[in-house]
Amino acid sequence: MTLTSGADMEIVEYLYSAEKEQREVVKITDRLPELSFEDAYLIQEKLIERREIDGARRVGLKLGLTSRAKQQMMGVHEAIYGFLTDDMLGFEWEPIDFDQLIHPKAEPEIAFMIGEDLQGTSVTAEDVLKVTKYVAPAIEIIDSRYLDFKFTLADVIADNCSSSRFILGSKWMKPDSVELGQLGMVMSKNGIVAQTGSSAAVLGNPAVSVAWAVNKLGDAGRGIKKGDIILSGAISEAISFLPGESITVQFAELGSVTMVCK
Ligand code: OOG
Repeated sequence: MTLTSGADMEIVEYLYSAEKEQREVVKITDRLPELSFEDAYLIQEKLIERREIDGARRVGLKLGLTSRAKQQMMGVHEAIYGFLTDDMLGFEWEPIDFDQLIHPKAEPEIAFMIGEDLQGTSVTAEDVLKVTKYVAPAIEIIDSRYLDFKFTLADVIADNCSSSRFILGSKWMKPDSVELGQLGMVMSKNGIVAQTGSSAAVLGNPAVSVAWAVNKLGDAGRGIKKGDIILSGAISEAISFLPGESITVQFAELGSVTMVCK
């Protein structure tokens, strides 16, 4: 199926206004059951361009469905990617405003800060590590625009992979100073352990996940850039939170990051 340019822009406005007005909407494949992944990425690109018209700037990438558990849950064999924009960046010291979100969930992630441009179609985890200046603990807040967080793969790709906010920890480390593929992780809500895991859950090593995204972009003649921040994918299941609650993700070696919701 090829989307007409009128139809793709209509979907862009549908998803963008849902986010702006904090409304859940019916998933788009209810109307377009044949929506291809290719067309879904096209909608995602136009959605980001729409945000750019309103002043947002691309600052990097996010990966999704990088753990086998999440892939099995969705019945898929591949990860997905979306873009991060500057207006998604949150800070540990600034509470996230629940009223600006729909039904947010927090995910534990490892962020990569990229120090050199990288493009290609056979990029390896080693290539990624060579251009990675730092890694840091991160919390991604996902906030699917779809009713009850229920969607198909094409839906979630079009919705920029549910991305909403991200918060980076203050301790940034050289990637070769930690065992990136074996970092134990504990995610707590209000001081009580909610999820545990290991960075190994992300395709064996989060650098593998970043390499996958670079190759995917490479297929489209694009790459990652110096200064990009890349969220390599959730290490465990996402957890929901409410106003007044806080989430902390603590990694072995890499330190911690905390998010507070108001
Ligand atoms: C899709 C995005 C999941 C991850 O890291 O797996 C994601 C979703 O579950 O809403 O960001």
